[in-house]
Amino acid sequence: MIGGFERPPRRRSVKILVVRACICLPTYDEAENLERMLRALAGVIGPDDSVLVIDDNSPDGTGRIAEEIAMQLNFVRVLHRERKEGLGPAYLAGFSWALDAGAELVLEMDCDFSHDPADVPRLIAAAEEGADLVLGSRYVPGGGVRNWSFLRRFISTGGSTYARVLLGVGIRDLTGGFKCYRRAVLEGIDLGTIDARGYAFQIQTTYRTLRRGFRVVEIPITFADRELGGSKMSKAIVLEAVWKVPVLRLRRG
Ligand SMILES: Nc1nc2c(ncn2[C@@H]2O[C@H](COP(=O)(O)OP(=O)(O)OP(=O)(O)O)[C@@H](O)[C@H]2O)c(=O)[nH]1
Ligand SMILES: [Mg+2]
Repeated sequence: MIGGFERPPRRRSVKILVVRACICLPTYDEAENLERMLRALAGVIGPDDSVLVIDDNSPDGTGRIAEEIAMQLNFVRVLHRERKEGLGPAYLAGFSWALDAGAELVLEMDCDFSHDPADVPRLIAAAEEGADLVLGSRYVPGGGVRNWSFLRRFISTGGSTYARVLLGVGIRDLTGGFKCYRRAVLEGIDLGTIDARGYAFQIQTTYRTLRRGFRVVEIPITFADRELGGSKMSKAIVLEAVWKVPVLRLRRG
């Protein structure tokens, strides 16, 4: 341009979030637990790690609390979904967000303190040492469960044994939800066709990971029953796992 000048391109102030590990934290009515959980995670995650709260429009206002805390803690992001559809769809939405954000590791974790935030660095370390999928496991030596009734223990150990035998795999804890995936796993297990919603979601994701030849490692954790808030476990969730496991075997995942 002669005799004039061009305006320099306007700088956009976009805050770039660098994500190494993204912890997906699904919530439904966790108002009593969320803030304490996020503050506990603040003490154990690294500077490039983030936490994604995935809230399904909780009637108790958990989504609003998440937004308030996200204003104070810059590693927190919030994904709001319109309605409760179960853990599976909530996690799938979270995985897709985490992959888009560039996360190298993606974790699953409950918000009710059944999973100890202090164990997060051990899960991440096992992935960094070479595991493609790390499972926080109650049923390997050194692992366990605290404060559970006999019935809950029976359902949980029975469910894992049932799935292990029917699927013909060696994993001891197939229904746990404290997991750390390497990015390549989530890109390699065809998330778009995962259809399980409850415990079956944990079984389906781990089974597919094994079927695709990835390395799955179990590390011991102690699982504690929740102290605050109510359980979302239901008969439907248990029944889905019962009928879905043979289907997974027939479909090979
Ligand atoms: N976004 C979302 N989160 C959910 C849904 N169902 C459960 N959650 C969350 O997932 C985590 C695990 O749920 P829990 O209620 O503890 O269910 P559970 O661990 O299977 O059952 P318990 O062992 O009895 O506690 C918690 O953080 C819940 O708030 C859901 O449909 N959508
Ligand atoms: Mg729980």
